[in-house]
Formats: sequence, C-alpha cells, structure tokens
Amino acid sequence: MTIPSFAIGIAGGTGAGKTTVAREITDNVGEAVTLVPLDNYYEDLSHMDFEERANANYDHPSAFEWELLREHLDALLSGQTVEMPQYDFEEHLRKEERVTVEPTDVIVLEGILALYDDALNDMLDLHIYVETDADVRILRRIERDVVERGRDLEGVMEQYLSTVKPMHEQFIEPTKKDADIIIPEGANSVAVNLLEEKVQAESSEMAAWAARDDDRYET
Ligand code: UZR
Ligand code: MG
Repeated sequence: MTIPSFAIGIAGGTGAGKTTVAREITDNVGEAVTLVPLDNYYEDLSHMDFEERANANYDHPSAFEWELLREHLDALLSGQTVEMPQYDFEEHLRKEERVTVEPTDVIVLEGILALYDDALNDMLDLHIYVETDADVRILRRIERDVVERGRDLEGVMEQYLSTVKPMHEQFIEPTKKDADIIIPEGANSVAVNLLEEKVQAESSEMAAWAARDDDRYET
C-alpha cells in the first residue's frame, strides 16, 4: 500500500531563507520529513576541470538535471526509496556516493528553482516562494560563501553580478507567479507558524489515511 505524502516546494533567491523556512515549518513533524535539496540535482560536471566548474553558471535552469529530479520525486511520492546524489560546494561537484532516501509523510523540495518545472509543480501540493530583498540576500550570501565556505570576496561579488543576479531576475523571480503562498523576509514567524500548523495537520491526515487503509486491507 502506498502512504500518500504531502509535497511542498520552497523556492526563492539565494540567501532568501529557504532552508530556514523548510526546517522551521517541518520542525514539529518529527522524523516524518523527507528533504529534497535541489542542489543535489546539479548536473554532474566531473568532465570539467575545477577552473571551468568554478566559472559555470549555477543559477540557470540548464544547470540542473530535471529529468532525474522528476523521476526521484515521482518515486518518493509512490512510496519508493531513491538513491539521491549529493553535492560538494567546495569542489562544485557531484559526490561519488549517493544516499538512500526514504519517502515519508511530508516531502520538501527546496531550492532556487524549486517552482520552475511544470511537471514538478504538478506533483507538489503546496508551492511556497520565500521573498527577501536583494540587499539582505547578498549580505547573507557573502557571509555564507566568504565566512563559511572560504571563498574570496572578489569572486563572490563577480559571480553575483555576472550570473546570480541576472539569473534571479530572469528565471527565479518569475516563479513567484506559481506560488500558492509568498513568505516575506525569510523566516518571519507568523507566516512560518501558520505553515507549520498546516504541515502538521496534513501529516496527521496522512497518518490517519494510512491507518484507515491498513484497517481496510487487514480485515
Ligand atoms: P542557495 N552554487 C555555487 O556557488 N557553486 C556551486 O557549485 C553550485 C551552486 C550556488 C549557485 C546558487 N550559484 O546561487 C546557489 N552561483 O548556490 C543556490 N553562482 O543555493 O539557494 O542555498 O543559495
Ligand atoms: Mg539554502
């Protein structure tokens, strides 16, 4: 028997607070959450050398392996496990090893272009766009890339102006129209609390369905 899952997509620009929103709205669902980071579906660029990879455009839709992501989300929603690729940001490279990911009651697809693909949007039950001002986002991005990931400031600025910003305007921002809900300023607590309640309600409903189905099949 397939236990139905509630699938949520969380999109928004770099540094918008997507990861935080994903964590906060699912905090109290316990372990019944499957996180699908879009980053894990960056195309495998192992045929390029580091220099080339460092200069690739990671904010264009063509940077992602959509077909694999569709397959995986579809599998998770059908109750199957997937062997999920993992991504190494320091090397700009898909890692050798994959991780087995189990489907659960709540599945969260999170990433800059999480609402970009029509087929994926059809699979999602709730479409969220996290909207945060560009100045706040670039400050967060600098903190993450320079302080946490050890990149140099010049490079981060260069990349922001040459690809991150224009791609945001061209491809990411427009996906706002596909959102059911737009959360202003990342982790604003009222919006997050409302969504948290919704997610909890949906996940208990899933559990109730599963129990009902079990009864039906067992008797
Ligand atoms: P979030 N990114 C890298 O900087 N290097 C990579 O190897 C892969 C991705 C960046 C990507 C995008 N862009 O803006 C960001 N660039 O990761 C998306 N340039 O991640 O949503 O967590 O900010
Ligand atoms: Mg993030």
